[in-house]
Parts: sequence; C-alpha cells; structure tokens
Amino acid sequence: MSNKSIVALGLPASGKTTFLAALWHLLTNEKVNGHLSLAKLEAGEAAHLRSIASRWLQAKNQDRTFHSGNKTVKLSLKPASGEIFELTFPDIAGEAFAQMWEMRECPSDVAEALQTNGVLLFIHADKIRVPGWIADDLAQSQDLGVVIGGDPTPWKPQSSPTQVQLVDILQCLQLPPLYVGPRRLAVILSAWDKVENDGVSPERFLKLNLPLLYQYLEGGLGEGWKMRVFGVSAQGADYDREGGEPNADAERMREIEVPSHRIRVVAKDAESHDLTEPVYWLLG
Ligand SMILES: Nc1nc2c(ncn2[C@@H]2O[C@H](COP(=O)(O)OP(=O)(O)O)[C@@H](O)[C@H]2O)c(=O)[nH]1
Ligand SMILES: [Mg+2]
Repeated sequence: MSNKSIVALGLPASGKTTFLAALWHLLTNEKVNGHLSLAKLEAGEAAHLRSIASRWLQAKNQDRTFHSGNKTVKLSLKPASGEIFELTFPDIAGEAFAQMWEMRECPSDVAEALQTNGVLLFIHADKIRVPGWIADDLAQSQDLGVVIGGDPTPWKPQSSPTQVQLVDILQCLQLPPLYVGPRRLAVILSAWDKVENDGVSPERFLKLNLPLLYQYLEGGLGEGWKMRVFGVSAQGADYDREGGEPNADAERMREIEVPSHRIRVVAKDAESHDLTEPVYWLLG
C-alpha cells in the first residue's frame, strides 16, 4: 500500500477541523458516492475523528484545535479505480500558521507536515479581514461623529489583511526550508453557505474579495504549480455555539435525513456533496 500526504493550511478559524469532521462522517456513512471511499474503518487518531464528527452530526461548533494540540490523522482510502493508499492529514491549529507570518517561526512538526505536494488552503469566506483605507476610516468616523485623537494604535502583524498574510505564507512554501518543488493547491473557500447568495463562482469570489491573493495565485506561484478554487460548505449553515442557545439554522441541518447532504462542494462547473473531491484532485 502506498502512502500519500496532504496538509491543511489556514489561519485560525478558517474551517479546517470542520472539514475533517464532515469528511470523516461522509467516509464512514457511505450515503454519497464520492471520488474516494474508506478502505478500512480504523484510522490513526480515530478517537479525535469520532469526537469531531460527533459534534458535527449534532450541529455543534468544533472546539478550538489549539486546546487539544495538533493531531495527525491517517486514513486508508480507495479511489473509484486504483490502489488503496494511506493518507496522512494533519489537523494543525491555525495559530501555527499565523505564527509563520507574525514571528517568522514555524514549529518543526509543522514544517515537516508542510513537506508535501498537496496543500488545502482554507479561507473562511465570511471572515475575511479586508484592507482599510485611512481616508475611508476617517470619513466613517466623521459621519459617526466619533472624535479622532489620542495616541495612534501601534501596528501589529495580526491586524494585517487576510490576503497579505496568506500570500506571505505561500511565499514561504516556495523557499527553503519549506520548498519541495511545485505543488498542487486547492483553495477552499469555507462557509460558502454564508456568501453564495451573491451568485458568483468561487473563483470570481476570490478575484473580487482577495485580489492580491488572486493575482499571486495566477502569476506568483512557480513553474509547475497547479491551483483550483472550491466553495465548500462543510456544515450547510451556522451550527450551535458552545454554551449558546440552539439556533434555527442548526435545527434545520439536524432535520436533514441524510446528514452528508448538509455538505456542499461547489467547483467551477459542478456542485456535489462529495467532500473528497478537492482531496482527490490534490493527489493528481
Ligand atoms: N456557516 C458555516 N460555518 C462554518 C462552516 N465551516 C466552518 N464554519 C465555522 O467556522 C468556524 C471555524 O471553523 P473550524 O473548523 O473550527 O476552523 P479551524 O480553526 O480552521 O479548525 C467555526 O465557528 C465553524 O462553525 C460552514 O460550512 N458553514
Ligand atoms: Mg481547528
């Protein structure tokens, strides 16, 4: 059996754990014909997978990965035609990637996980920190009658726009010690349910909302890189918050007879419930 690996990269709260939870539910319930299926029921970190998939099934938000440490999941998968292989898929806390931008540092286990050709880049489509213009901020404060004065707020790396942080992290992937040659990059616009009413394709959404990143993906990746954009709703809608009241959207999701049907994957020309599609594409 061959071994393949991919890595899920994304800033904190970009949808990585939810994706993995929904993927595990989909693979263990076999209600959707996907590009990949589970070859063996056991998995490395099965307890972690069971626990996140159980929260997913109950339509509850995931606990922050930060509190439980990084988990490296191993799955035995079978493509519709072809050999069974073992897939290594680390569930790394987004803080490790934020740290790459903020401190120019990367823990060695994360650096090791990044030595792979398949990268899922997660971006929460509804939580994009956009660049601000000083003139706009000033005009807005004046409109609101807020007086500007006092000491200026010092700049912090984490207040940078999402696209600036992601372009820098992608640049790091093209330099030693993280350089491994050309890679496949699946951009996952997570929580697609929150933005899809705008009626634009995932690729166009990226172009309109993260133009610097889009241009970098088009022209800045080295020779041989391949990139594809997916709009992914791994939950279908907002889930219940920890300690909060049950919400109507989560209730609607719990009522769907086949839970895997909450999942929606929107690619260029097609839509499906098959969350294995971006993973399969990464494996080329
Ligand atoms: N509405 C909606 N929210 C989502 C979806 N996927 C993730 N989220 C929310 O986005 C937040 C961050 O998700 P999480 O998987 O914990 O991100 P991680 O920190 O990258 O592992 C959580 O509040 C999730 O409930 C989705 O498909 N739809
Ligand atoms: Mg997480």
